[in-house]
Amino acid sequence: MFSNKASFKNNFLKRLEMLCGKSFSESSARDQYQTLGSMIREFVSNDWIETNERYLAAQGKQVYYLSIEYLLGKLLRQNLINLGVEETVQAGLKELGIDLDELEELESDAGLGNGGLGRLAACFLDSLASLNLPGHGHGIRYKHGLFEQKIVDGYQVELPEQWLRSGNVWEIRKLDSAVKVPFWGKVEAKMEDGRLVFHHLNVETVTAVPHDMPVIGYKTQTVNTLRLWNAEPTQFPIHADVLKYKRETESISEFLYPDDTHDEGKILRLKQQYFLVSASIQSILKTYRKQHASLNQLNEHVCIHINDTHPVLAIPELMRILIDEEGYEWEQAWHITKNTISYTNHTTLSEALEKWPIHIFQPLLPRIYMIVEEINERFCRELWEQTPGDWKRISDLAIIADNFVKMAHLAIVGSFSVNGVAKLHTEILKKREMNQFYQLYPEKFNNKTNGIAYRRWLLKANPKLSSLITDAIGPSWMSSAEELTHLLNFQNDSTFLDQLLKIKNDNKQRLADIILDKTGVKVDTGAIFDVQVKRLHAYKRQLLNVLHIMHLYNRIKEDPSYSIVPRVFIFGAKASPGYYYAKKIIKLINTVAEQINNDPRVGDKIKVVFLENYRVSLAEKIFPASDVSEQISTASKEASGTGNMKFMINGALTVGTLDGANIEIKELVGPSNIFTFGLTADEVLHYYQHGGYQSREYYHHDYRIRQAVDQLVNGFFAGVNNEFEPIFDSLLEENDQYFVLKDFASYAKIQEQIGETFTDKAQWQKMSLTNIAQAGYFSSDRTIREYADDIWGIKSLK
Ligand code: GL9
Repeated sequence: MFSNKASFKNNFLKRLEMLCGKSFSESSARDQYQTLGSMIREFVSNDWIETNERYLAAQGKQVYYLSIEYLLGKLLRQNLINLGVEETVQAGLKELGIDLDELEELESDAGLGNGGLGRLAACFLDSLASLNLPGHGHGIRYKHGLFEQKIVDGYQVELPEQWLRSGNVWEIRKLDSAVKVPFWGKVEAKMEDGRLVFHHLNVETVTAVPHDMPVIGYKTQTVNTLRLWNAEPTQFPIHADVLKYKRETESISEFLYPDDTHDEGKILRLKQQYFLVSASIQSILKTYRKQHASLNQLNEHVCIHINDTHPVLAIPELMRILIDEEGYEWEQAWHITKNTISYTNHTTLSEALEKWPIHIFQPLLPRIYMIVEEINERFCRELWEQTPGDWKRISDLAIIADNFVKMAHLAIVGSFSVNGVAKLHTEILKKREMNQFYQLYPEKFNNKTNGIAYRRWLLKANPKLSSLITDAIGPSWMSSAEELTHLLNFQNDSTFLDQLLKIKNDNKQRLADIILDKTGVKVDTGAIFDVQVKRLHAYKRQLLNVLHIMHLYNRIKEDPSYSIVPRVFIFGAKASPGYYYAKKIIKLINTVAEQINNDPRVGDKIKVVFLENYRVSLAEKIFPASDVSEQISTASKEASGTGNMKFMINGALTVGTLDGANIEIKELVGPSNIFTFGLTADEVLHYYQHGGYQSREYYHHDYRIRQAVDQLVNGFFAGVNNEFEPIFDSLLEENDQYFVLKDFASYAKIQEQIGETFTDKAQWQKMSLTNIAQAGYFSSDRTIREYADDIWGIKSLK
């Protein structure tokens, strides 16, 4: 089908007629996209089946990755690249007068995630398949992914996203493999054959129908599975309200929660979590039983990984099946469960630590609640035996306390591995946030520094840079990212550095065109493209960036001869719809942009751009065009960050705090190839613990700060009255919880240094090259190898 151009064209034309029922000359671009997609899916079907047979035959261990989010983006071109047929297809289509780029534009982003956590899951799937590792994903097939963001009059407006509107060529609906998930009802305990048996009665069941998507490895024969569950009505009730039942059932897989790290206390969210977990475990065990008569050795053949606490009900659900359905005693069931489940923590923000009120949990999942209670009681008893009378310790560590179920506690107690996502983050977990658990189970805690699917973020997103790299060091870096370090040999090769600059400028031009098209703002590609793209969150401190821009603007106005290296400040960010403060910051960025971009005194010295609807496919255009990567979270708050790695591998230089994986970037490139500033995590945590920070002092003593902060409320922005008072208050009344004013001076200073460095083109390119060369460590292939070896115990099966 793809072996050469002629046979591809032939197949394509035939297939198009069969699939669309029209002649090629009458076909639309969407018909062509559908045709190509269906060809790819058929092409991999053999490998897909063989991969599963290979895994079964090997009788080795398999991992199942449970995640409430997968931020996949577009799949067409990545699949072509991974199959090694991109060139053939592109050339064949071209001869038919079809532009592959245009077909790609038609594909919707699969946006089944909010940000870093969901994107990480997508990167991990890619690496598992590319390393021939037996690992599959389970998730929810949300009808609407993350909302589409429009900016209207400077404000964020949310529209429902519709990725399934024209169908999804990649998925196969498998009704035969559907399972039932029970909710509500009551539990009856009965003695049967001298054993207490539990029956869950009067349940309302929902049918979970799997939709399988192939996960194609990079130039391997491995095709793993991402199984996304769709919620559908089971049997319509005779008496009850049929429409209501249908609506309530389907609503489970209707929307992704557009939540960024906040604990979302909605009953529907808990329903989603149990739906995912119950369907996935039933399906995992069905497969397992094809080969094993009993579940005695489950933990030797299966690992179930939970991506954050959202799927933590996997623990009581597995216990339920082992005890209620398989007849195991508690101890043996617990042994199997604890040794099957592993857990990743993705944040220490306290507002993000999930806890469920009992009054919601218990009626919705009565049997699961009983099991959680039993886990808690046994755990607390154990604690008591260790330190009798230490009630404080017991209440600190208990899984159920103050009428809440604490999901992170359940995850730690019921798993064999707990990992953080960057060195600093894991240290903070061990020494502070989870210190008492660490003392209890030191052997469970470990670090797995995040990584990225660099074949998407470099090979696919930046084809020009990729060819330059291949010309320089050969092609094997595409499967062994460490080999990028060979680029260090070109540090003093001025021709190479010039080419690097040329490619960056081309990529900047491509982005400049998008900016002009989307915002009407014309930007100069000679300027520094200084970029902050990520979710909008107070701790990520987009506000620090904006206040600094306001300060630069003030300087230019006060002294029109003030010379500055021209800058384009680019933002992209979605705010959770209910996050009032974050939405104010978006309005502020747009207000500042409007004012600066239209002030003739500023000219090309500064431009400010907010790109709406930041998402995977837009990110792929932004990273390759960036000079400066803004990673300026309050130290200790960003568990890892992964955008920082995507910028780095595309040659942007980081301006960042010593937070998350920024620290590891610094270790790799050395202090002279990164711009760090601000409080350290220890200093921040010390302030939180002992006080001593007064934001007003910085406001009063630094004229630059006072000027910009006052402008938030003194009518400086035309037509804006009290709009930014909440931001003003957060900085002064609320004593600036994120140390924006404290870090302002060191940020302004390092920004000045960045400007100076940029004027030395050769120096800048050299620094950029060092970043690219050292970015191989952040391949998710490396991360996944570590998970496979240290946590899951799975082996590569070619
Ligand atoms: C996050 C952390 O905040 C990031 O620092 C980290 O890189 C990613 C992946 O480990 O996980 N945790 C979290 O809840 N989110 C993260 O990005 N939030 C979203 O995904 C919206």
